[in-house]
This record gives sequence, structure tokens and C-alpha cells, in this order.
Amino acid sequence: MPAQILDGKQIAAEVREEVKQEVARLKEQGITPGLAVVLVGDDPASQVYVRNKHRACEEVGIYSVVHRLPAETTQAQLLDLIKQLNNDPQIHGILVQLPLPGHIDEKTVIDTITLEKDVDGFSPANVGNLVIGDKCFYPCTPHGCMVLMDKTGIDPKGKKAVVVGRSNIVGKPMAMMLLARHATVTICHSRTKNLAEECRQADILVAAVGKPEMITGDMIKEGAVVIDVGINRVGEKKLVGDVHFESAAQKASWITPVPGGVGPMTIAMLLKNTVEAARR
Ligand code: NAP
Ligand code: LUD
Repeated sequence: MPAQILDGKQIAAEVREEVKQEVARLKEQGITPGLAVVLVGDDPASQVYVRNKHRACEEVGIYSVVHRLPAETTQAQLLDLIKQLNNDPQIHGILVQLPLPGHIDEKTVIDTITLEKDVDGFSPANVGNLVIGDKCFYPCTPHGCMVLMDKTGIDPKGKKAVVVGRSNIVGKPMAMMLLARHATVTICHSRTKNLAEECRQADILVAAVGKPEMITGDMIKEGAVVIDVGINRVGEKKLVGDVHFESAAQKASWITPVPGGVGPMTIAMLLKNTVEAARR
């Protein structure tokens, strides 16, 4: 039987509606949540994502400022801006869109964002808190994947979860969040031997690789939940995930589409984190 769709577009809209109500409550207490997004350079995909983030903020009543800096911006200039935002009482969340131009060190930039405003959840202290199960900001993309499952009634407890990809922004935090929810977790990467065999063990398969349609139906267990984080541009306009949708949907019980799956959830979770930062 073909899979049911994990509808990120629809569920993200529900989350944004919840956030809108939380923002209204905070405003009654005299607090307007504020987010600053910093975009350096003119990467076309980043421009789309940043525009969507700004629009989503406005829609729910979050005060949003986008700082668009030229690609030649020096690291020192960028760090100065972040320090200024760290001290700005109207700003509760700071996000520096990645990737940054090659002459800027991402780690130094992330380390400069104050922990209280790190709504991306990328800073070492935040990641540490995530790993030990302390209060933290959940990184938006894996958090979005978890909420997609929660709102659909999929409980990771006791299930075998396989995460393909071990990046700091998706794969690793995804694995930690599944572990916290009592899944048995395997993390695969470019040196994994027999990836197909690992994937076929998964009750929950999360693909965060960045390789168009690499995960095919023959790598999926009958009835598995398939979450496709990948966003790959092929040809002029077409967007595909890391999963070959048609073949995978023949095996899976649930599957996320691309677009309209994890992407909109990432933005919805950013709004949630910004409100949480303002509340704290
Ligand atoms: P990344 O930093 O490039 O990491 C890719 C990971 O995949 C690495 O761990 C790499 O292994 C692994 N990998 C590469 N080739 C592989 C192979 N042939 N077999 C097994 N593993 C392989 O990417 P990322 O930032 O995590 O992003 C992954 C994808 O998700 C991209 O398409 C990106 O655009 C998308 N994305 C989407 C959202 C969203 O909101 N929907 C958010 C973030 C990212 P090694 O560690 O061994 O190199
Ligand atoms: N950097 C992110 N870089 C890239 N897709 C996103 C993303 C929305 N600091 C920092 O926002 O969380 C981040 N924090 N990221 N990403 C990727 C990653 C970052 C990716 C896709 C979308 C955010 C999104 O809305 C739409 C969809 O999948 O339906 C499609 C939009 C399109 O490209 O047409």
C-alpha cells in the first residue's frame, strides 16, 4: 500500500497558528518577541529561506529584522554586528544564515552569539545541553522532524531509527533527539559499510545527506516512516530530496514530500524558539 504523506506544509501552518496565539499573549504582557536574521552574500537559496523566515515572523506578529551584508563583509564586521544584537533588548533571537562566505569562520561566528539568543541551537553550550537533556533550544530542522512525527501520532519509543548524515546542524542533533525519545539509534555517514543494509533495519529512517534521490525503495523496510531532510536543486527549477520518493512511497507507511515536508517545519520551529527566547 502506498505511504501516507507527512504533510509538513499543513502541520507547519498549525504550529504557526499556535505561535501566533503565544505571541498575542506575550504582547499582552508587554513583550514583543524579536528575531534578527543575518545574511552575508547573495546565495540564491539562502535568500529564499531568509525571505520566508522574515515573512513567517511578520505573519505571527514577531518583530523581525533582516541584516543583508555584502559577500565582502569582513569577519570582524560580522562579529561587531552580532555583539550589537547580543545587547539589543528588542532582539530575543539571532540567526546567522549558513553557509557563510569562505573567508569567515562559521565556528567563531556561532560562538559569538549569546547562548540566550541562540535560536538555531548551534552553539557548543546549547548542543551540550541537548546531549545531557538539559533545557536548551532544539535545532530547528531536527525539531521540525520530531514535531512532524508527534503531530501524526508516531512515537519513536522502542523503534529502530537510522539517521543518514552526521552534520552538526541536522544528523547529530536528530540522532540525539530520537535517543531522548527512546529510539534505538544508528547514525550512518559516508564511510558506513553497506548503507542499504543499515537503512533496511529502520522503522524510522531520516535522510540528511545532500545527495539527490540517493535512498531508494529497495533500502526501505516495509511500513517504515521515512523523513527526507534533503533539499537538492536539479536542473533549472526542480527540487528533490535525498529519497527517491516514488519507489520509497511504495514501501513506507509515512513519508515526507520535498518540497512541503521538513522545510516549512524548520521555519515554524524557528518561530517557536524565538517566542521561547522572549518568554525566558
Ligand atoms: P552536510 O553537512 O553536507 O552533511 C551531509 C552528511 O551526509 C555527512 O555526514 C556525510 O558524511 C553524509 N554523506 C554524504 N555522502 C554520503 C553517502 N554517499 N552515504 C552516506 N552518507 C553520506 O549536510 P547537512 O547540512 O546535514 O544537510 C543535508 C541535506 O539536508 C542537504 O540536502 C541540505 O540542503 C538539507 N537541509 C535541509 C533542511 C531543511 O530544513 N529541510 C535543513 C538543513 C539541511 P561524512 O560526515 O562522512 O562526510
Ligand atoms: N542556516 C538553516 N542554512 C540552510 N523549503 C534552513 C531551510 C527552509 N543558520 C542557519 O533554514 O536553519 C538554518 N539555520 N537552514 N534551511 C536549510 C538550512 C541554515 C531549507 C528549506 C526551507 C529552510 C524551505 O522552506 C521549502 C520546502 O521544503 O517546502 C522549499 C523552499 C524552496 O527552496 O523553494
